Amino acid sequence: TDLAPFIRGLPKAELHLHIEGSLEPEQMFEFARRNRVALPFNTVEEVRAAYAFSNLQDFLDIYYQGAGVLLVEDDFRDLALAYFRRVAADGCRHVELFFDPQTHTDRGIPFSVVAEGLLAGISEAERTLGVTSSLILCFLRHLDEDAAIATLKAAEPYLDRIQGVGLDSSEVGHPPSKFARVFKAARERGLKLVAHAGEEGPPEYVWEALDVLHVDRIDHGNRALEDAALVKRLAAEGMTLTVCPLSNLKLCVVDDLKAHPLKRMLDLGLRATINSDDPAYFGGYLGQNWIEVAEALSLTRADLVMLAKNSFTGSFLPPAVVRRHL
Ligand code: ES4
Ligand code: ZN
Repeated sequence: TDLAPFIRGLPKAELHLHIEGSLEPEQMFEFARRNRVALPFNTVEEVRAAYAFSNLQDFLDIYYQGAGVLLVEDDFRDLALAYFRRVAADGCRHVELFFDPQTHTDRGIPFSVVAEGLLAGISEAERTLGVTSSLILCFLRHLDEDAAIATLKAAEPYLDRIQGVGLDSSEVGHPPSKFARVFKAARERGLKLVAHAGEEGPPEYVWEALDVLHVDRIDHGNRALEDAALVKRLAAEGMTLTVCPLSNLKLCVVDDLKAHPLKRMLDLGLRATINSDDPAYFGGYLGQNWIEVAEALSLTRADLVMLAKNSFTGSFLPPAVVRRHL
C-alpha cells in the first residue's frame, strides 16, 4: 500500500536535525560562488559521489568541509529557509533544530552572525510556512570542555532565544561525562538538555547522558537496546529517543533498513521518534525517512500515529501547544 499520502497528512515534528546537514550540493556551489570560496569539487555529481560513508567520522570530515561555504548572516537564513520549505511540504509542523556554532566561530565567523541568520530564517518560516521551531546549540564533543564553556559564554546574549544545548560530533572516545560542567551550567540557566548517545558509542554513554548530564532527550540511542536495565530505565522515564533511520543506514549503524531497531524500540515501550539528522547527506528529508522505514519494517498505521504523537510529546513545546498538535 502507498503510505506516502497518509504519512504526509500526519502532523509531525522533527526533533533531530543539524541545520548544517541540510546543505544541498547545489546550495554549496551557490554559496561558494557568491562568497568566493574555493571548493575541492567541480560538479554536483562529484559532491554526491563523495557521500559514501563507512562510519560517522567519514561523514563528519566532509560535513565540516561543506559548512565552510557559510560566511554571512544571509547564508544561515537562506539555509534554514530552504530546509523549512522542504519539511513543510512533508507535513512537518514543528522543528527543534541543532546548530554547531564552533564549526563557524573556529573559522572566524562571529556567533552573532550564525545566531542572527538562523533566527531570521526561523521567524520567516513561522510567518510564511506556519512551521514553528526552536534552536538547540550543540557542543562539538571532539573539542575540549573549555571550548564548550567559551561557546556557552559567547551565546549569552542569545540565551533567551535558544531552547537548549546538545552534544554532537565524534562520539567514541568522547563520553558525555567529559561535558559535565558545561551541561550543569546550561541546566542552571534553565536550558533544555539533549545529547547524542548510543549512535556508535556503548550503552554506558547513554547511562552517562542520563545520570551525569541529566538530559531531557537522547539523540539516537540505538545501542541502548544492548542493555536490558537501560531499556527498562528509558521506558520507565518516558525518555524520548530521536532516531534517524536513513542516517543509521548511511553511516553503517545498521546494514539494512529492514534490520533497523525502530520497531523493536516501540515494542519495548520506548518513546521513539523519526528524524532526518543530516538530510542533504543521508538521502532524504523527514518524509522520506518516515516512508522508507515504514516500508522496510512494515509499520502499521497505529505505529505511525504513535510515532507522530511521540514527536510532539517528546518536543519541548508547552503541554497546551502539544495538545493542539495531537
Ligand atoms: C551528526 Cl549523525 C551525527 N552524529 C554526531 N554528530 C553529528 N553532527 C552532525 N551529524
Ligand atoms: Zn545527529
